[in-house]
Amino acid sequence: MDDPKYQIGEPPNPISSDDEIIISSDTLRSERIPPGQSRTRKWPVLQAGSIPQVEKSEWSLEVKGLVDQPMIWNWKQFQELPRVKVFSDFHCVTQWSRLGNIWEGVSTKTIAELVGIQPEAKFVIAEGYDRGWTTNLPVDRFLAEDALLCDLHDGEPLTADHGAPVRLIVPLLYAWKSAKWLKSLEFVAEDQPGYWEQGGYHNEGDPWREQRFASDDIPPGFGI
Ligand SMILES: Nc1nc2c(c(=O)[nH]1)N[C@H]1C(S)=C(S)[C@@H](COP(=O)(O)O)O[C@H]1N2
Ligand SMILES: [Mo]
Repeated sequence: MDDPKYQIGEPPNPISSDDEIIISSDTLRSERIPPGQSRTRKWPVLQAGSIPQVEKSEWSLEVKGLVDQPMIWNWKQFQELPRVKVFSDFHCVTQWSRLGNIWEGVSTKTIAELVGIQPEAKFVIAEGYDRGWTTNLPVDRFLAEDALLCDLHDGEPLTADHGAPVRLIVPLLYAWKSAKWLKSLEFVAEDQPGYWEQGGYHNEGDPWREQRFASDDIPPGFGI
């Protein structure tokens, strides 16, 4: 953590003096911790099932659905894509927030340019190597400035428990939208709620609006 482009402090702060690092907009807020969250300096590990051990040599990413040019990248091909660095906070719906992460990898915008997302595509379904696990995102959330397919965190390769070889990072949404062990991205016209979304989590998951559970949208007095 000795990158001159941000300060280590309490909390770590971005210095937006050049554009080599993408500064996630939420890190410019005066209050960095969303409502109902607490800061952790550790990085907890959370997933629905067990942790798949995906070797780099066995990993590939398939991008399919409503795209002009479906693609499959293996590890070596993925490493040759243009790279970005993002400075962001990371908020889990179980109420911890990890501030000031540096993520490195390939911008979702780069992936979008290479495959050509068709205008009918409104959602993307991200699938993990933990079989059957998916999460859904609107295409515009997927294409956020600070969203990326990540393989390095704070300068170190991602570990298996945090989603190696490659995971999605979508800093502006709760962490369950940041699919670990990324296996495929499918662009679709109709939304397809994923694992946690079908399990009662909110479909959108904006931490600043406390969109934790689907029931959070029900006005007081109308819930059970
Ligand atoms: N493939 C996959 N990705 C996943 C999950 C999962 O079960 N499978 N869990 C999500 C949840 S609920 C959270 S909070 C974050 C946690 O990321 P971390 O373990 O790196 O903190 O991963 C998300 N990505
Ligand atoms: Mo989570």
